[in-house]
Amino acid sequence: MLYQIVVSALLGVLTLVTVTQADLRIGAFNIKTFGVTKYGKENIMSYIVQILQRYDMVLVQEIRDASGVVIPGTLARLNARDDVWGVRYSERLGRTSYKEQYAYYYRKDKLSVISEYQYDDGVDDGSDVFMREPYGVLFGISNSDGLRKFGVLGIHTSPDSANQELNGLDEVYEAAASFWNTQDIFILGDFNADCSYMSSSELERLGIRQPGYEWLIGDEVDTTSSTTNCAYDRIVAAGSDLIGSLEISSAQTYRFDDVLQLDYDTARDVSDHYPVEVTITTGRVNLAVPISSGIEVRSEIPAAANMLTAVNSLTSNPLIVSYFNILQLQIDNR
Ligand SMILES: [Ca+2]
Ligand SMILES: [Ca+2]
Repeated sequence: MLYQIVVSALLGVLTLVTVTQADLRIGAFNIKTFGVTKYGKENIMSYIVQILQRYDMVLVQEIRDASGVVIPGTLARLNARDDVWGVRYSERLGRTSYKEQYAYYYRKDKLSVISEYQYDDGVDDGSDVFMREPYGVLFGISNSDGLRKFGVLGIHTSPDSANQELNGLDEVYEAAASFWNTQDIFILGDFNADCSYMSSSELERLGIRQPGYEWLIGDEVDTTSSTTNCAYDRIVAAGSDLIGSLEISSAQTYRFDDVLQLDYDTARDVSDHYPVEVTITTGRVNLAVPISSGIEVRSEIPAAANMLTAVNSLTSNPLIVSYFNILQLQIDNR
């Protein structure tokens, strides 16, 4: 996204300042039964790689692979096209021989891993809360003039105990926030938070449904590529700096079947879920001209505050020429 600020010098000369925002697209994708069989289907894998390439950081869920081929193999496929990808992933999680793994693929030129976090709810004997305990990563953002870091906590709930598991997520959030020393954390993944697994009254009672948590994918959204209409997959944000950095209107499902023009069966072979996504803006600034100190913003446009911070960070520029007032602020989506 490109912003333009029109400034004028006291002498009446118009000067153009270009502000480029470095956006980060964050996603969560349940790739149904992602194991060696699916991995071996070349056409399906090419679609999966195309979808993952859309993101700067994407949580992949439902990885089912005892052989350990799928996670590094997918990384190699991503890097074949664009050699900047990294991955962090959990152990194989589950109470029985049925196991799944979480993996975060991310662009190393934009993000760095600060630390990982695996929630532990004790012995997996059925008295525990989670079938697949939330697994998270704290990322640092390169070249940001706004948000410097954010955490992600991934969860694929067990459908039959979705209510119990979703009720445990506020405790997981608090533990991770303490461990990472930040409130700015996404909770995301296939919550199974709709249809036969969760009622609207159960949803309203959740700890992570209370003030302070921003649900970016609404209850009315269809996150399934199949004919069902259910809001299973969600992204929830907490922490004022993170929420303030989000482009709320960008939160959506990515309907890869429409975009890639896949027929129904092929789309279902990729997954019965759509990815869910949202964009973080980080307010990086590129100046087209030298600019002086003492900038005032007279615009009431909300986005001006972030930009003013960014512009003022550059006022040590030695090529100071004169005093500017920002008289007008134009926002383009070019
Ligand atoms: Ca457990
Ligand atoms: Ca659907």
